[in-house]
Amino acid sequence: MKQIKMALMALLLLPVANTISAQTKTETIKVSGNCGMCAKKIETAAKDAGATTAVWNKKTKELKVTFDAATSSNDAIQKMVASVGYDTEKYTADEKVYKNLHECCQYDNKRTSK
Ligand SMILES: [Cu+2]
Repeated sequence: MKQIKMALMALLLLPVANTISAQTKTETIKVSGNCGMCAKKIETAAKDAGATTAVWNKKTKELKVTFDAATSSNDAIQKMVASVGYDTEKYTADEKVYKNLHECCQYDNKRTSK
């Protein structure tokens, strides 16, 4: 009887432990950009969207973010980053916002040719 109780307890506690550890997520998102100025803007936008840490690598164009799944999401972060002018995997920045980026930050040649 005691063993059954123990087994039941373990079954009940397992999902709880899983949800707690799943709260904090670390994900990598591809974000277009050029320079250190871009990095600052991208990272600030990610943090505004709820990321606890955000580091954008200008060589690999990868944004590494950590966030609490209860208060933020990969999607929300991508939306916020796109809203300040930088294309992400899922969202394209608004043309107007993009054109207002600093000259050195205009990462897409096709867009500036207009
Ligand atoms: Cu830049």
